[in-house]
Amino acid sequence: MQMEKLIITAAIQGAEISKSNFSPLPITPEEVAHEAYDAWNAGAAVIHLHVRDHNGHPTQDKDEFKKNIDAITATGCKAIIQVSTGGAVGMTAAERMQPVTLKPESASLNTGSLNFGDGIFLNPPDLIRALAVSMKQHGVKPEFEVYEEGHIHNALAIVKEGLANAPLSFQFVLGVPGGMSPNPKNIFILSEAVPINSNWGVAGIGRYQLSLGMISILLGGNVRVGFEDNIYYSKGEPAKSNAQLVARMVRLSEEIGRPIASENDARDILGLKKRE
Ligand code: KMH
Ligand code: ZN
Repeated sequence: MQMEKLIITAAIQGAEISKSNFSPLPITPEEVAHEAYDAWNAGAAVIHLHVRDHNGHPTQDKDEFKKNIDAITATGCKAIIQVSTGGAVGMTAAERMQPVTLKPESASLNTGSLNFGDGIFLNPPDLIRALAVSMKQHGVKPEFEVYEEGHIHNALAIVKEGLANAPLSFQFVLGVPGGMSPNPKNIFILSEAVPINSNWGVAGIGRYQLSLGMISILLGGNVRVGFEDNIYYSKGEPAKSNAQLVARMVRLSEEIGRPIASENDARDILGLKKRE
């Protein structure tokens, strides 16, 4: 069986880890740009982007996003930029909406609420709809972030309202305390619950980034790696860079005969327009 090329997303920073706890975390636009370029060069077609303010705190400020995106572009990195609209736990809806107005190619769209570690990650129906409307207005492709099966049904309600079009993209985030567990059987449950011909991938949290990513590769899904979800290369060994985590997925996928999608392959697969 010929499998679709593998789309690797690098979630290079996230919003829940601090530089003081993990020094390789990219914070400044220069650090973010460098890390994004290296991850793309290693084989990532998509960069899932969060940004920080000058104090290193997560922000959804439009101007900060612009600075980071411009810095990434200036390196020659041609990856699809996917801005986060999840932001950090506790951010308001208005804060989270901002980066969509920059018209990036893609944005995350979290389609349900859950306890998120010690906090609550609120994604009520009115916020999901408002984000979907804004993405449609600005020509931004949503990637539905789902943490349990019910979130797929919420995403499909948005599709039914005409706010998102096929081919649909889903990211199954498994292992957040409060979300679906990182048990491999959940990949089967979720991938069978999305409409046929949807694109889906797996973001395993912590040590499950590797094992669930490998299972996803074998099943024909995509994979997300990076510091947002996991900061270790192996048990007790911190990762040196996002590129190191990307490169391992490239090796594993190529070893079983599944080629890696370039950013333009990924644009074809995801239904995005090609860029120069
Ligand atoms: N920081 C998490 C609470 C996203 O980027 O869309 C949410 C998150 C999801 O990171
Ligand atoms: Zn994120």
